[in-house]
Amino acid sequence: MNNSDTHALTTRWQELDSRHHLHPFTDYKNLHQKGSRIIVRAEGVYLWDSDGNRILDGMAGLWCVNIGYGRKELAEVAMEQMRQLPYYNSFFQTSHPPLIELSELLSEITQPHFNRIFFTNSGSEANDTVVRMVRRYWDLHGKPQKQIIISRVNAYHGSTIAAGTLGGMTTMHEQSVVVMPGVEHIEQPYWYGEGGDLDPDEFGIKAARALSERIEQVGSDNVAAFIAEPVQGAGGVIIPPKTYWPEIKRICAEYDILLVADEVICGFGRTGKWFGSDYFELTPDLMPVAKGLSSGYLPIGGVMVGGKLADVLVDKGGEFAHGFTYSGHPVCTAVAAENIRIMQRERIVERVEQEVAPYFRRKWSELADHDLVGEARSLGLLGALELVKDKRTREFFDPALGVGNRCRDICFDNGLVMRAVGDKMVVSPPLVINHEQIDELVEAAARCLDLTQQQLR
Ligand code: PXG
Repeated sequence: MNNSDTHALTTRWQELDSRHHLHPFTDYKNLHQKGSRIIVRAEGVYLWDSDGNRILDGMAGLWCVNIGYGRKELAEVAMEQMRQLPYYNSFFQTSHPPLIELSELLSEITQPHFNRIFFTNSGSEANDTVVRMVRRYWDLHGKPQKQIIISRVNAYHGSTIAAGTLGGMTTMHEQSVVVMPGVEHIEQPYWYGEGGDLDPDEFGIKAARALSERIEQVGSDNVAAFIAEPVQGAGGVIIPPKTYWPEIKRICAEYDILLVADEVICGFGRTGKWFGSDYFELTPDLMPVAKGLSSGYLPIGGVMVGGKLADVLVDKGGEFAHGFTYSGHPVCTAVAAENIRIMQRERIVERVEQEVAPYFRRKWSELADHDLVGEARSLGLLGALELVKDKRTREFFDPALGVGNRCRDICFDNGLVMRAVGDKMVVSPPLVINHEQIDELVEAAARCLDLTQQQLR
């Protein structure tokens, strides 16, 4: 096809997309005017759009394509499983080999107390399952009044009613007619934006103590669990000060509150350990997972259930009345298992920890020299830039200027996917990104920051 044919096809797809499709988290009028970008192909860390532009995917899709695009082994495993057994359920005392093999693999790569998984199709469903499980656990444990789940402002736990309520995104709460009762939100450990005059360590303790304060307010006899992402992803890569997690751990133990680490983004190597909980030395009772579990090749999620809950659910629970038609789908579990085996064979997590993340950290931190950048932080292969009006005083831009979104659009037009969360620019590239590609990512980011600054003048 020549260029004008390709372009005509793009325009046609854009028209149809805007006429027939309601996108997630999208302002429809605004998209209708611009037209969506149509992605047609991907390989390694790169995407190609329908006009033939190559784009470095700094977001690994939506924080999920951990082993990178184009791994033929995953396609082959999926095809073979489709032929062998495309579907069967796990409801009525049946099971199948890929589900069993994946369950065993997961118990191998998680901490020793995690020996069981409940399968879902997404992170949202995993968090709905968390709500069911923690409340069921306390019920069976003779403390049915322990119902409240404490979460954090600016957390993201998914988009169903339960997961959306657990999350701390106010726009989502405002748009829900029904918000699930029994959920409380405390402050987030966001030092750059909310730390004021405290140093990071003092602020970490203060943010953690918000948990004990809230537990005291509502009564520890009423609190079932605390849920949090080890590093908040969608909230803008909020990396807690090092004092935060030890204090949270202490508080959960003191008040007998279950700890739920939402590993949907941090799991499967993102931090340089298999799980964010390993990085921060947490021993959570439950870990919802999704995304990197299959590197996004097929939809699958689940909840890793620690012995404390699993023993009660198994021994005292009777029937657990919960599940999805596609819980542990044969093709999804087969692909997820192969994804994990590839990560093990190629030592992808170890390479992130020892080589890739240290290099990324060094390069990413150089962006802090840019006029627009108040802070360039990273952990593992998660990075964020705080775009600010005045870096000396930590003064933010007027949100109405939409600086983050401007920068994101400029990035896209210049061959880089970088996501904007307000005026925070975030990246979460595939874990297989190499040093040259990191250079390319950081150079493109610097160029796009320049262009953003020019546009603002
Ligand atoms: N927990 C966490 C920590 C997440 O990041 C979910 C749960 C929900 O997973 P599902 O599979 O139901 O989407 C997520 C999802 C963004 C963005 O733009 C982030 C997510 C999803 C979509 C967009 O940052 N995270």
